[in-house]
Amino acid sequence: MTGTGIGRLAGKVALVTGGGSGIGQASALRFAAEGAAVAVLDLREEAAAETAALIAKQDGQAIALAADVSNAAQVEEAVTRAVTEFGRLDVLYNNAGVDSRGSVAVAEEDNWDLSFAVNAKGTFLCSRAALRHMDPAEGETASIINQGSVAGLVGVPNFAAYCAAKGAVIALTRSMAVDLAPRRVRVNVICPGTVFTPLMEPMLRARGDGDMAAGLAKTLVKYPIGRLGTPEEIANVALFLASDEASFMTGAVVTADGGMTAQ
Ligand code: 1HS
Repeated sequence: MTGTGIGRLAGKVALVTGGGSGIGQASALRFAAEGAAVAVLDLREEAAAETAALIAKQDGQAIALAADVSNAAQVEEAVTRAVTEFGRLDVLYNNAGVDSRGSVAVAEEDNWDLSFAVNAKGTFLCSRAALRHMDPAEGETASIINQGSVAGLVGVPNFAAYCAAKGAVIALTRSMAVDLAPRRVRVNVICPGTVFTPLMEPMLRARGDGDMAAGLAKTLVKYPIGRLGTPEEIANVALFLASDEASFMTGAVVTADGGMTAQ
């Protein structure tokens, strides 16, 4: 998505984690095109900077932040920098994530721990830090969007830790929604189907025993719509949940999966 939108996030400040690639980059660009000032956070500073530069190129406002979302001190510093730069925080998209390897029978403990540290604990740490700065006025709402997955809703072969961690994100979303509604902070979770991004490449290749085409073929049969999603299609859902058009939505589990979980 490039060019200007219709101002659906005009005057808002958004922080997007994992904003250096894939769904996070597409969402950061889309939020900026709709008028938001965007803090692009990524583990890789150069990746965050690339997204911020793309936003600047479309005449948007952005800063790049480097942080490991599973590290509380780095998260606190990054969120503080974003609020210092832009003066407020209205939208947090907890998009940053890692995959996992193997079923419970073979998974490595450090891989399990990493999946929970980034996918689940990262969502907690970023939300806790952001909430210190989210103070919507009467009649307004702030929006936290968590990144779940179809893997949090159905079993995915050889992906045990990722399924469990994304299931935790879905449960955490409901808990946050209940706790934060009195503060006018809405919390929803997107459950994407497979989108061809750097995060998914290892899983797709492994599914094909090292052959990406075979892995894609095995995956596509799971999608009634007949294709994988695009980062922009998930960014569209995130934009809606970030915007006032979703003002009555909190605690919602929003699948965008080409019909994968409808079967
Ligand atoms: C993007 C999402 O988290 C992927 S989980 C894997 C789903 S599938 O490829 O087994 O349909």
